[in-house]
Amino acid sequence: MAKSKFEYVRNFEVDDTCLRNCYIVVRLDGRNFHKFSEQHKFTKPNDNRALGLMARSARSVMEELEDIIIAYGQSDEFSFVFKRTSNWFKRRASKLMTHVASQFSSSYVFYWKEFFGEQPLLYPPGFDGRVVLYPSNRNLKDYLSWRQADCHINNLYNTVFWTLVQKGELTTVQAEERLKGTLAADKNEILFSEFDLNYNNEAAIHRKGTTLIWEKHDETVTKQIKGVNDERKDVHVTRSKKIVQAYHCDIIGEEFWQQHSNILEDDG
Ligand code: DGT
Ligand code: MG
Ligand code: MG
Ligand code: MG
Ligand code: MG
Repeated sequence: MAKSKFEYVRNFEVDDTCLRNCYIVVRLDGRNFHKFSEQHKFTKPNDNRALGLMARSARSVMEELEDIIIAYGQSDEFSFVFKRTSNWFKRRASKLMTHVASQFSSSYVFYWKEFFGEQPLLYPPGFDGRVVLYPSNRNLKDYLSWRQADCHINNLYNTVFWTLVQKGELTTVQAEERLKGTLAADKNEILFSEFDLNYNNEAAIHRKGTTLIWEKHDETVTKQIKGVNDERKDVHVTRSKKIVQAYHCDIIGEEFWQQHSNILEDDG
C-alpha cells in the first residue's frame, strides 16, 4: 500500500528503549496527596485504608502486567521493578510507565469502596510516573533501601509529631518547633520517656512499608470425576499457583534477599 504523505510524522517519535540488562524501575507517586489525604480524612500519621488501597492497586499492576518481580510502596508512592531480561513492549519506557500508571490509577478508583466503604471518592486522583534503570543488583537493592529508609525517616518523624499533638496536646507549630534539629535517637527517646511508646512496637506496615513479591502457593481443589458405571467420585487435585504475597519487613539487610533468592538474577 502506498504511504500517505503524512507518514513522515512517525519519524518525530523518539526512541526510548530501556538499556538492556538493566532492571527497569517505575515509581508512581500520588499527585497532590497532601490535599487528597486532607479531603478524604486520612487518619494521621497513617491511614490503614489508604495503605491497603495502595497495596491492592499495586497487586493489580503486578497481576495484570508482565514481568514485574517485586514492588515496594509507602505513603502515596509505589515502585515496580521489571526483571532485567524483560522484553515487554520492547522495553519502551513510555509504554511501561504509562501502563503501570493507568493500571494503578484505575485500580485505585475501582477498589476505593472496598477500603473506604461509604465514604465517597470526591474527585479523580492521579499519579505521576518515572522510569529509572539500575544495572546491578547492588544498585537495585540500594534503590529499594533508599525508599525504605525514606519510609522510616518520615514515619518516625510523623509518629512523634502526631503523638506530641494528639497525646501531648502541643499545637502543630509547637510540635514542629520541638522536633527541630532532633536526631532519630532523640525522637525515640521522646516517645519512650514521655509517652511510654517503644517505636519498634509500632505497626511494621508503617515502619517498613509494603513489599510485594510472587510466591508459589499450593492450591487444592476438589473435582468430581465419573468412575465406572457412571458413579461420581471426588478427587483432590493440588496445583502450584503463583500469588502476590505482601511483606512488611526489612529489605535493607541481606536476610530478605537470602530468603527470597529467586527474585534477582545474577549480575554475571
Ligand atoms: P506531589 O507528590 O508533589 O504531587 O505532592 P504530594 O502532596 O503528594 O506530596 P508527597 O508525595 O511528597 O507527600 C505525600 C502526601 O500524602 C503527604 O502530604 C502525606 C500524605 N499521606 C500519604 N499517606 C498518608 C496517610 O496514611 N495519612 C495521612 N494523613 N496522610 C498521608
Ligand atoms: Mg512528590
Ligand atoms: Mg505525592
Ligand atoms: Mg509521595
Ligand atoms: Mg493501540
